Amino acid sequence: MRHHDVAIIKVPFGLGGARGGAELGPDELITAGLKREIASLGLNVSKEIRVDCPSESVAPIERNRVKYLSEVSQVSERVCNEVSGAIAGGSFPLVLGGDHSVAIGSLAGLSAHYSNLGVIWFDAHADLNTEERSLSGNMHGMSVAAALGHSAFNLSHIPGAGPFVDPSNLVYIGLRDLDVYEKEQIRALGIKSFTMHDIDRIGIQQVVEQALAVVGEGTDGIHISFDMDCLDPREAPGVGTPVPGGLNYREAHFALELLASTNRVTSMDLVEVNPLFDQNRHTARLGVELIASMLGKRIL
Ligand code: 6HN
Ligand code: MN
Ligand code: MN
Ligand code: MN
Repeated sequence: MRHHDVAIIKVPFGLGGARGGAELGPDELITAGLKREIASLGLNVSKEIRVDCPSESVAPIERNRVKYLSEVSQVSERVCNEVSGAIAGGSFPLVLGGDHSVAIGSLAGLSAHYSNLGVIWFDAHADLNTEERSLSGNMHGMSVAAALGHSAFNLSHIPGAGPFVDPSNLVYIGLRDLDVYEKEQIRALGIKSFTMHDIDRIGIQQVVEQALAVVGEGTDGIHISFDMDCLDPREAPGVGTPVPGGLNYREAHFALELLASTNRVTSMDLVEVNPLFDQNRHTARLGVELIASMLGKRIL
């Protein structure tokens, strides 16, 4: 890590998700010892921000339409400002979700500072649906589409923000549950994707090294967006949309350790911790450990 200061940006928002509970994620990660862990790495928490998030709809939900659009919009703008402020202050932005829609704001805030941002998206899902093509209407499945400027909802009206990410600078790791439209998009856009099949075939080390070749080439920053459902549900049961057959404990740690050792990662989201489905705070503790690996924790 190039930074000494970490800005913790808590985003207790769950209305973009499939089921409630992700709004409890940030506090759960703090309770699981995140700040102790950061301090033990010799790093400094420069600020701890709690983004004000709506917890109930301000408008009635319409069937078959995008759910909670105005709430996601409000939260995205706030997250964008906090992430941008953290970078301006010289800190490493660490965004704690919340469901994965919070990444829209992260990427918007980052795009104001990086002209060619690399993004590694750890997820069982591609989050590439647009409002028109989404089968669920849940906005956590649309974050990447918003960042690429494919959905009507993008934060391009915010000064300095957008276009957030170029598809050639984006890599997926851990995919195993894609909608038909998302598969078409990945192929059409040529997004480098390492599915669970690829991890089985070539191993996580090769996957990360090849991913780095994509996001490290000609980019001026690297953002990790880490959806806890990239892990196998046996490792991380406390998520809203679990999918069998995910990363195991060491694969996830090893991937983040390799990324940390490059000293090139400039920001991170850790999202979709859902305490309502967790067992004995297991998933939150794992989330804290994974953040530590990303921030440079070594076994020896
Ligand atoms: N996540 N593709 C599904 C949808 O509803 O669009 C699942 C999305 C999951 C999103 O886990 O961040
Ligand atoms: Mn996701
Ligand atoms: Mn996911
Ligand atoms: Mn490139």
